[in-house]
Amino acid sequence: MNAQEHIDLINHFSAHNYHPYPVVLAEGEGVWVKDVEGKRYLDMLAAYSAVNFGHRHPALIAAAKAQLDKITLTSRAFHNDQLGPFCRDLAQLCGMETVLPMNTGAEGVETAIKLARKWGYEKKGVPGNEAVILVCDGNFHGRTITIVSFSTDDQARGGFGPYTPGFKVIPYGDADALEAAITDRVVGFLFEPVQGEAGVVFPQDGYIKKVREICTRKNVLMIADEIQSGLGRTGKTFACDHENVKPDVYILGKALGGGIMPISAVVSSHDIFSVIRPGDHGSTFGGNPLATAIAREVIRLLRTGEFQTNATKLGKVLFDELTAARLPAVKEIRSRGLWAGIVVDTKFGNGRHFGEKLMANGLLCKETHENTIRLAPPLCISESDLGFALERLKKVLNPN
Ligand code: IF1
Repeated sequence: MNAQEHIDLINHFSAHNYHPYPVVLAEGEGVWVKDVEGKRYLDMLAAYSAVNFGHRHPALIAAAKAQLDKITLTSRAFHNDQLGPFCRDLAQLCGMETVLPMNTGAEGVETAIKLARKWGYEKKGVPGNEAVILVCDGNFHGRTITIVSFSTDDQARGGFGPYTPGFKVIPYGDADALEAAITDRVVGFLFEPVQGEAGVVFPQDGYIKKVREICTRKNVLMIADEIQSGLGRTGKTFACDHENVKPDVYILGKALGGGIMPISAVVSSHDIFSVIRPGDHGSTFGGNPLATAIAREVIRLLRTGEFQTNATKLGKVLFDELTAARLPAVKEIRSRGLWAGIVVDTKFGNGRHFGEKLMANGLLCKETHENTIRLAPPLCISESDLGFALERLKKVLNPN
């Protein structure tokens, strides 16, 4: 089948919950993907940072293939020989003690919400069913009913009521607002160290440090959703590392599965996790041998820092070259590591318009909201491949 036949089949048999770019991908290798008609594209989205190590990284594929020949799924009714080493390796990477493995990012966020609530009731003495979790304006943490209950995006939230109570929205990046919103019912503050869907929005330097101080002083769990910002994307292992801050809880996902299997995890201390007892929580696939074997290889790749170093080095090239080019269609560039949000001047066209022009020039990326192009290539991108991307970005964003 050609691309149009594939698209027709998808439109006929798949729910229309997305508006994809008109390209049908069939192969991937490193930062490059190929469509069904053999056309090559440089992948500047990396599945929203789930393909941080490139498509089909050899070491990750090898880990997957080796595990496929052994055992792939046991349920948690029994132990398996990949889970312990995975939890040990991830806890050490995070500088924490205890890991609860799940599958999708949203499941990780839901797990962290349940953990914070139960911790609040048992450790902080919050009256039953009265726990409050603070969240930020512009948040994106997934698409379950509870998570969209505290979304401030009408598209993500609308039409799915009734909604889950127990959440309060505060402005993002405003430590004073956090301090003022904390009552004796508040058990946690759930935030993205970098807001991805909001348009790659960074808080002011020092915000994460202030959040740490306030949460410690007020006995509120600092819960960092690093599902998209973590695992090397911003040039550090975690985005919180830029301020040398360790949250009480990390939520990880996306790239943890190496672009091969979904796996997410909530990472924290023994003490906080002591409120979770057998039968409290779980999932059929959570901690399965195949996903944890791949994730162990992901952690090994991250341990020596090459991906973080490359993201820092080439992220600077990306920012400096786009800034120096003073492109007419560019209003603002926000970036850290290999993660950038380019705000376009919509008098030349909206984000989708530029996304489609970039696609016609061999770059795959994705707009967010009306006017921001999001760039997040695999962290293994080479200087020459980044040069390919910059050449096309400068061409397309210079509409004169
Ligand atoms: C879609 C957005 C990005 C996330 C953070 C949790 C999750 C996500 C910070 C949930 C997931 C994905 C979801 C995907 C597109 C993408 C996305 F546009 F939706 F918002 F990246 F910005 N926390 N983000 O970014 O993880 O359950 O998806 O594994 O829903 O279209 P998930």
